[in-house]
Amino acid sequence: MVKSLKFGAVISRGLLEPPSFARMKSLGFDGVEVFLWQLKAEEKDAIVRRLRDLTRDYGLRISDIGGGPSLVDMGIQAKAEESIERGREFLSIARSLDSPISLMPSFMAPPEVKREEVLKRAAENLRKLDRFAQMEEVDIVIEPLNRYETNLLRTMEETVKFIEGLGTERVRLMADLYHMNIEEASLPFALRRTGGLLDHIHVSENHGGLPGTGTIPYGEVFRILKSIGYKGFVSIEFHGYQGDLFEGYGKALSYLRLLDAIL
Ligand SMILES: [Mn+2]
Repeated sequence: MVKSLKFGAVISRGLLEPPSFARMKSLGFDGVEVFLWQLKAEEKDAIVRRLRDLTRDYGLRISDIGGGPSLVDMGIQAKAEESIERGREFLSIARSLDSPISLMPSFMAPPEVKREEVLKRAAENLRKLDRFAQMEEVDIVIEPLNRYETNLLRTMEETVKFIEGLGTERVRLMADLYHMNIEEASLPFALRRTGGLLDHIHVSENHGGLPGTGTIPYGEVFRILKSIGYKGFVSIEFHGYQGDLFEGYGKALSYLRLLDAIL
């Protein structure tokens, strides 16, 4: 039984500054999730240095980094080599920031390619990237999305099967309750199905806003996370939330910590 969960929230590239980290620390977060979209090779060292300083100065962990190649990138022949290289780069960035995870969202394959072929090629390339993940001791974590954002992997069930078919050591799974609310017949059943592969979780609501203000069965979600011995971060990621970001993060964290304490 897990006694206490770790909490984080997404910080976009434009917010990688002391005031954001100070705010996250004072709100009581354990870590932050960083998306390095469109990171250019020449920016890498400076960003890593800055994040090292920020996490040290404010005593926050980096739960995971995003912005590396997507599953689609890995599965399109013309992009494969470049995507593996970029995947390696993100694994090494994660390693140097002591982050256990490099995220890999599913995303949308173009209509001219067959889904099965994209998945087959992505599997071959993931096996190659897995060797680097083993060396860096960082997990590649696949994020299934909802039908409006991906035509590849949408449910926990199909993603677990895909990962099990890879035979890799470091490719694992994440669950985003917002996407799951659209795709899963039963959210609790799907969460239980993730078993030992679950590395990371994104929380918001069915409407993308504050946890606890919609229809996601949070009590049940927390009981399941604890019963499966979940050790990763619970990370807040809003979808289209209109309020003040940090105020929202603060309210969300209070609710999530309360559930964590009573369940
Ligand atoms: Mn997400």
